[in-house]
Amino acid sequence: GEKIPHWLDKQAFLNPEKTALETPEGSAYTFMELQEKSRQMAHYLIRMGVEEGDHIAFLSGNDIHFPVFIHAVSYIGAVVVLLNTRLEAPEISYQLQDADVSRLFVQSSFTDTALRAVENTEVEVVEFENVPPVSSPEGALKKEIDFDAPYTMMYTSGTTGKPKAVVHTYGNHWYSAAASALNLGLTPDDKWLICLPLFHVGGFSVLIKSMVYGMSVYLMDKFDENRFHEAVMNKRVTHASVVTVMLQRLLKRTGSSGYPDTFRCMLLGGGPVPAVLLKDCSAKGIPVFQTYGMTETSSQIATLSPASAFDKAGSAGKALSLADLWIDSAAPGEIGEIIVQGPMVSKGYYNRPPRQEAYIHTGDLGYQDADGFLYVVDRVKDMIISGGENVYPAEIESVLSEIPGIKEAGVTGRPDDRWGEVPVAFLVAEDQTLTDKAVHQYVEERMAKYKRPAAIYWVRELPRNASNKLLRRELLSLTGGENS
Ligand code: S0N
Ligand code: AMP
Ligand code: MG
Ligand code: MG
Repeated sequence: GEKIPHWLDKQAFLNPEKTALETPEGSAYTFMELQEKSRQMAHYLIRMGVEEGDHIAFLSGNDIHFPVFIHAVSYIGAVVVLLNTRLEAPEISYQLQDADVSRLFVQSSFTDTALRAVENTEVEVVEFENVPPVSSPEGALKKEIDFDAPYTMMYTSGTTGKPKAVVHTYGNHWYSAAASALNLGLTPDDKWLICLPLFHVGGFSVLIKSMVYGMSVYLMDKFDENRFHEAVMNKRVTHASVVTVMLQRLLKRTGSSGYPDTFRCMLLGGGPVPAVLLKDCSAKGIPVFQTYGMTETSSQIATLSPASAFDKAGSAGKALSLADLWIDSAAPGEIGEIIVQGPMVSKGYYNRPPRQEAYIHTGDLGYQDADGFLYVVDRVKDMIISGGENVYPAEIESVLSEIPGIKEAGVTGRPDDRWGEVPVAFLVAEDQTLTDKAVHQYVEERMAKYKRPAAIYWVRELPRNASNKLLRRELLSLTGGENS
């Protein structure tokens, strides 16, 4: 495939003294320092036995070692499976096996979870934080980046409930960054704040933008509205990527003054955007850019341009200039499934047949107005989005159905003030003595907090159609309008 000079070597050459990364705690690396650290880490990984093409997993919060690690991986040509830090051991265990992972590198705060996840497997757990200096570098590091080579794997789920890994090539990530810059513009003083977790593509993509543009990144270890506010007011942050819940918390914090003019772009994506949120931001002069994208599209694929922010409020904009987007068999204004295509769209899932068509069906419903602007209105897929985290009913149902005494389980989303939506469960019991508490205890050890049912309803039967398919959208009506 097409090759380019290694992007970090290139930036260390073009912008050696420029700040690549800084944190609120005061750590900072120039591009030159980031290159040194990353190459050092690469030599350490080679010493640990990591080779080109190996699948290695990474379990870490937004530590400053995170970018170092992912660049080290690129110097070797290994593939990194990025694990969500909110997952419980059995969820991680599944992903490690499905992805054919040989080693799991962890931040020490996750070592216990990691060790439980690898029980009865051959996967080795390695703490990566205190990398000893490698005095005699072993093995050659890559000088080039191959657009066709796989780089990252991130898990999403399907309708069947079994998570599957989206594989991104370097080319997918590069084109995503390029398309974003062609839309948002670029200046040498840009500084993009990351408060999204780096294990999802929304956060990760900003690290790649930094490589492709030579842009500074302000990396927060976790979202916090006060520290975010402080950074935008005093650290000349120009861009930030957020989900709805974050922006809602920020709005409570901003007061009437909004942000300084240096702050150019609040990129808002990852889930539905309430109209009132856009209105409140507009009143405070906060430059919100709604974007539409997904793991499969390596982040943004459509974004509302600054010029249209007011005229087309509520829209996720038009496809970026390197991408295409249309509505499946629908006339302008009609709702249908959103279809996307472009060089940032993943070629497929690991261990699944590669995609045959140039485009993908997103599972989202939307329409385009007469001017071609996209409005996302609903989902075809039975997915719930809680605070920007996706929850797949089938996955929750399969765990609930394992509980002795449960005959059937149905899961759907319920609107929620704090998280947008939360999962709730409808259970048919064989054993009438089963309690809510027993169910909660069972799921606690097996699934991330955001996937656990916020409420349990015991019902006599689940709504099904003539071919016995569960009708998840009818589940809420079983609560009889009760909203506990
Ligand atoms: C919103 C976040 C930060 C909340 O986490 P936090 O602050 O840790 O929670 P707390 O308020 O401290 O409360 C803790 C309790 O709440 C539970 N909890 C945490 N998160 C959730 C949740 N999402 N839903 C339900 N409960 C949650 C905790 O477990 C804890 O419980 P207790 O107290 O009992 O222990 C956090 O959820 C977060 O970071 N969310 C965002 C995740 C994300 O990145 N989503 C986007 C994924 N999609 C993509 O990446 C593709 C789209 C995309 O690329 C994009 C997205 C946004 C912007 C731009 C782009 C782009 O295209 O570039
Ligand atoms: P993920 O799989 O975590 O990347 O989540 C992607 C999903 O988030 C999409 O398939 C949509 O369902 C949803 N999403 C992303 N952007 C928007 C948006 N602007 N409006 C509504 N839903 C969105
Ligand atoms: Mg989460
Ligand atoms: Mg999501």
